[in-house]
Amino acid sequence: MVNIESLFTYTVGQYEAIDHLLSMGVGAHFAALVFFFLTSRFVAPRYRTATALSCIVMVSAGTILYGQSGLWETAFTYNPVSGVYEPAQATFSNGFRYVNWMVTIPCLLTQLLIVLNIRGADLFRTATLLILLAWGMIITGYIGQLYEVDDLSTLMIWGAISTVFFIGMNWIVGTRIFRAVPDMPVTAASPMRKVFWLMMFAWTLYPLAYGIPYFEASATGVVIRQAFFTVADVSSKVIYGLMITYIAIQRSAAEGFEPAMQVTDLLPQRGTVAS
Ligand code: RET
Repeated sequence: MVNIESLFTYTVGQYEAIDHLLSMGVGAHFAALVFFFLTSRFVAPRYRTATALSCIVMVSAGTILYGQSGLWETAFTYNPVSGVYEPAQATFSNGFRYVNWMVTIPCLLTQLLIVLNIRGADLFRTATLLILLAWGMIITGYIGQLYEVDDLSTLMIWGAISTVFFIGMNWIVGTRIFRAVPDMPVTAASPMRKVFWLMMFAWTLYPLAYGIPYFEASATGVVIRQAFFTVADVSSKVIYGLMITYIAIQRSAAEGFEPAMQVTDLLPQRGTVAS
């Protein structure tokens, strides 16, 4: 199915802005992958799965963005006569993103529960509930975006149904975070609260991008949409993953895990004399 991206022609500036945003997204995710891989040894085994999940998210999202950037380049060709990029043979689609979220969102939610120290049956129950809500949100959103060119009211109805799942999921995430914060070491509690607000900001950009065909169906709207997607991707996966790993290291240090104590300066440096 066609997305509004394939309906317009783009100035060189608009075309390149989107091309660069998509490539920047690829670079950010693969760079962060190296960071998560290298820092996982500072995280206690108890929390290390959280960092491992970030690695999975980086590979999955980096790969899909690489595909999106290649697709953008084949979906439009430059016309030297008019001086603009025009739709070519391939059809650009944001649908790949939605399918990718089926994998990445469960990883993002589970890593959150792990650093909140939710374990055992509670972890299984809460993760299952959150993942089902997320999948409900994604599937209904995926169906809705198929209508963005032909039928805006159907787009908005599916968007509204998807938002019900979204609100339910955020409600559970918020209650679990704010319930766990009082029992966390102070060094981890403050970044944990910030993670909640980061999620609210970054995750809300996705429905805004979804609604662009309704509010601004034009080449400018497409640039705004791809900018929203990129900011949302880097915030909800890369920055979020960095904060989750930071929290995991702080918790590890507070619980006496030596490599974490070394990087957080809780252990005296070798060779220094305590007075
Ligand atoms: C949709 C459809 C319209 C309504 C809502 C949506 C929410 C999407 C969200 C996506 C989050 C994606 C993440 C990806 C990480 O890899 C499906 C656009 C509410 C919240 C975090």
